[in-house]
Amino acid sequence: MKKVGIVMGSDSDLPVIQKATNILKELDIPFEVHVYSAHRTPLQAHDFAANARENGFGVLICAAGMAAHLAGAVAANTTLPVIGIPCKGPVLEGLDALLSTVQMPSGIPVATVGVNGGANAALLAAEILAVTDEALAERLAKKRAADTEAVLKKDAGILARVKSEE
Ligand code: RP5
Repeated sequence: MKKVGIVMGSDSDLPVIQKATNILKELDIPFEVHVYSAHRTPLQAHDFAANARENGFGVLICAAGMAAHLAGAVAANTTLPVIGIPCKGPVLEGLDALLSTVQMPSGIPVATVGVNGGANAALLAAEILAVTDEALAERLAKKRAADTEAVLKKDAGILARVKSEE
């Protein structure tokens, strides 16, 4: 099975990445995690992207904050699908990273999820791999059904909860 490659610009992005790795573990998808920065370690980020396909990766997730060029820089060096996670930084509530990640010029796509959207990044990566992996598609369908069931349980309890708070 193809692996998911995860790159974060700094280890301070780890809490966002853990939302992704929890889901990848749940779906039994192999992954690797690295800290490579587009700015601080550009050569390592380049080499990882350029060799990712031959190293067994099927999709890449890149998380970075502030002037978040990591996803675009990785995407520039591979034709694997790249999912970008803009991370919330100390100022601007992550809008800086969101725009840096999502506003890719035509020709080098980055599939951008919401600010700190580690869970959706993993689910999107799983859906991409599941295009050619029936067993994974079944695991995804089961997870979707379980997640739906959890929301329906909340629906069943919400009226009683609100009434008891009146
Ligand atoms: C980005 O700068 C990283 O992705 C991180 O979100 C942000 C801050 O990095 P640190 O100063 O915490 O290492 O490159």
